[in-house]
Amino acid sequence: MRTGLAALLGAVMALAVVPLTAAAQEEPEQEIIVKFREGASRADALEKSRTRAVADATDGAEVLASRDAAESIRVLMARGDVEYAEPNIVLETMAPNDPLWPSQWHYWESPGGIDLPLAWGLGPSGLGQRVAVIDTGRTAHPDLSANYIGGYDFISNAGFAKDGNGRDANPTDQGDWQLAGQCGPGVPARPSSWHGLHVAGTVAALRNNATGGTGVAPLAKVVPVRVLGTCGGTLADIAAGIVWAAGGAVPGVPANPNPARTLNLSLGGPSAACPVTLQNAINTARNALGATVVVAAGNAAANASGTTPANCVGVITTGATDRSANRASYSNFGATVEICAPGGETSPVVANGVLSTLNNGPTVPAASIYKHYQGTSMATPHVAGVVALMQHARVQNGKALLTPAQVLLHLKAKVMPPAAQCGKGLLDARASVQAAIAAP
Ligand SMILES: [Ca+2]
Ligand SMILES: [Ca+2]
Ligand SMILES: [Ca+2]
Repeated sequence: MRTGLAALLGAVMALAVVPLTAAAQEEPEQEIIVKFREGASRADALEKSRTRAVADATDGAEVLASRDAAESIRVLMARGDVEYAEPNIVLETMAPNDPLWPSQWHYWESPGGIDLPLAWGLGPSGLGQRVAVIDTGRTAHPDLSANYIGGYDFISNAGFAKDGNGRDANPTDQGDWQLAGQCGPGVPARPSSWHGLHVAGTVAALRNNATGGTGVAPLAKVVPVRVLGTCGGTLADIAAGIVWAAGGAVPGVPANPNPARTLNLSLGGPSAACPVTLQNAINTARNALGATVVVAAGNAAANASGTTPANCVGVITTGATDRSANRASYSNFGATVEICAPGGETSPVVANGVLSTLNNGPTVPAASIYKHYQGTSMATPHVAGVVALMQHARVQNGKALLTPAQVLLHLKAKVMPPAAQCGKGLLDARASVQAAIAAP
């Protein structure tokens, strides 16, 4: 265990003192670490403290065993020839108490997970970081609502928006259900997706609240920017959402009091090139405002060069992996993909999808639930959450926030075969945070 004790005492890690041996009809022995001063009466100390030598320790100290560790430590510490004596406590990576954590394989399982507990063990939680989820909007959920902050509704088309108006200050997801034929001839009916809720939960669902699952950066805030409604969202609205989310000016809209340094766009559509409107918005967010823009590669099992914003310049295009750390069957791929992250595959095994917060209302919201979804939409918030952890780690270590270019440089991944065309490979949260901390 290389991490500091302060981090280990936090919400993620816990420590436990356990009996190391268990002799019959006697108190089990417990271990103590003791450091004697120069010239100490070591034999006398062992006798008086009723301890026996077990092993050498670091720092010139040694490990002793006692059947009453507390009393032995008291006796040792009272001696002038002892520098310190403390219990040799057992530290372990302990899972958060969220009951769905065991099902969130995408965070911890090998080889398909992102080594999230080890990243948390380095200190960061996302505290103080805001991630804009540019998606279907905000939906209340007991495992997420406390982490929502601000937001805006950028959907201009009242029919798409279902709230009876155009842009307004209320980012609530009204449901994106479609009637048969509503979004084009032959397009079938579809229930509400609550897509933004699922994505936001992967970024920052509440951890260690004995409820549901957790997000990647559970102390970060999510700024819900509503751009997707029934039938999707327009380029103009998505571009406005990008600029506003990062703190830029959008005509007719009040300034964002909660600008985000990380933007998550789990959305896309076919386009042979990145539209000028979108590229300009990304440039503003990235170059003028310092926001890292993470976008989904797309789910067409094709080269991501034909999907936008995946094919825009200056974004972190994210492909999806399955539970076995292979590129997911549906994921786009290719040279514009910077990295891959778990997007899961719900077929044939539903549990191999990404588990996050959802609502079960077929039209308007009903009960808060959790559900497995698959997609590059699910992979993207893993990256956005890790970016928030990286930035928080910078703050914790007294260093400047990373620029978008530095974020990409220091995002680390487990290498995948070149044939996967998955960029750097499978996101490695621990190595990314480590790199962020080490960078000048
Ligand atoms: Ca509206
Ligand atoms: Ca939780
Ligand atoms: Ca790219």
